Amino acid sequence: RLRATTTRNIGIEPLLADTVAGDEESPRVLVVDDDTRAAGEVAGLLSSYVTPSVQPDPQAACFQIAEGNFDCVLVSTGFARFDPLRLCAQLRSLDRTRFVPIILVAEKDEQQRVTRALELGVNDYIVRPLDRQELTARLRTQVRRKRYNDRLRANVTETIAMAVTDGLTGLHNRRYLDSHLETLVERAKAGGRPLSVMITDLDCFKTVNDTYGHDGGDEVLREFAERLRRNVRGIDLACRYGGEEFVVAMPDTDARAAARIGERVRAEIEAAPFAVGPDQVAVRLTVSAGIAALDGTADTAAGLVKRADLALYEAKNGGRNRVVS
Ligand code: GH3
Ligand code: MG
Ligand code: MG
Ligand code: MG
Repeated sequence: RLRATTTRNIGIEPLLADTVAGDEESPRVLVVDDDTRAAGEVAGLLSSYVTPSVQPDPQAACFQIAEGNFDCVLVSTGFARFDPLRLCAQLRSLDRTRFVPIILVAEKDEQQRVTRALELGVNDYIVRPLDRQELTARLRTQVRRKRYNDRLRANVTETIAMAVTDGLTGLHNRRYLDSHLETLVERAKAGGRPLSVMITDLDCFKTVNDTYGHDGGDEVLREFAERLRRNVRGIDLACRYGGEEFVVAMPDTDARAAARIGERVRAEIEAAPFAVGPDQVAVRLTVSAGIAALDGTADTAAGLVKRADLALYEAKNGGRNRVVS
């Protein structure tokens, strides 16, 4: 359990949890060789560990590997009319095959070719005549490493997703907006395109919590987020900015277009009550919104949000249930 001990010390143990569990699952292995007899020999030597698929055509192999989640590919150097290193290079260059482990099955006296293959990113090699135990051991090591890396990658992806997602509503969180709005601003400036930011804040939301409890309030926030999401486009960046405040960054949208969207949201909230609590009581709410549009090359993400917030403040001061831009 060396792994568990060392990772605990540096605090990433959750990322590595369950790395061993899937190792028992039958490995998916592909032998790429146009010599049926040679491929059969490899398959035979591995039979106590795995039943590999065999693919005689290198181009078909590339597609097959891109489609199937192989744990390792054994590439023979014995092709008559094809350079096996081309296949290795191709596998390393495509997104969908980049991480598949490759073992080169070489003839003896092919040291130069083996070296080039290793430079191309082949993970390991074995030289004929093949030894059953050596071949199995090398394959097993690659399979284990592949599965370990798969899990690590999946866990990292999930951890990152969680770090930029608001747990209550599933929208992006403020951290994500903060890290991306500057990019959207730069992109809009560079392309001479408009960009608008809208901040919404539910009116008198405290009374929802006071009347229906915090869970009732949460229910409203989830439903509001859903309505907001339905009213913006896929390229718009909608996030829960905090509490009952939401921010939407809208690329290619000027202040007038953004105001129309804000007005649509406002009208929908006013018109359709929220169903709250176990009895799904119809609760009427309103929302206020402030909008700011990108203004000149000196404008910044922080400046945009600040002006949207000032507009929101005006909307509140003006009596709530309104959009100010
Ligand atoms: P107004 O915006 O119209 O000025 O009034 P308000 O009542 O909405 O004002 P305020 O922004 O001060 O109140 C927001 C409330 O939102 C206070 C807080 O208890 C509640 N709140 C913040 N985050 C959450 C949450 O995650 N869940 C729930 N249920 N309530 C939250
Ligand atoms: Mg409020
Ligand atoms: Mg508020
Ligand atoms: Mg505020």
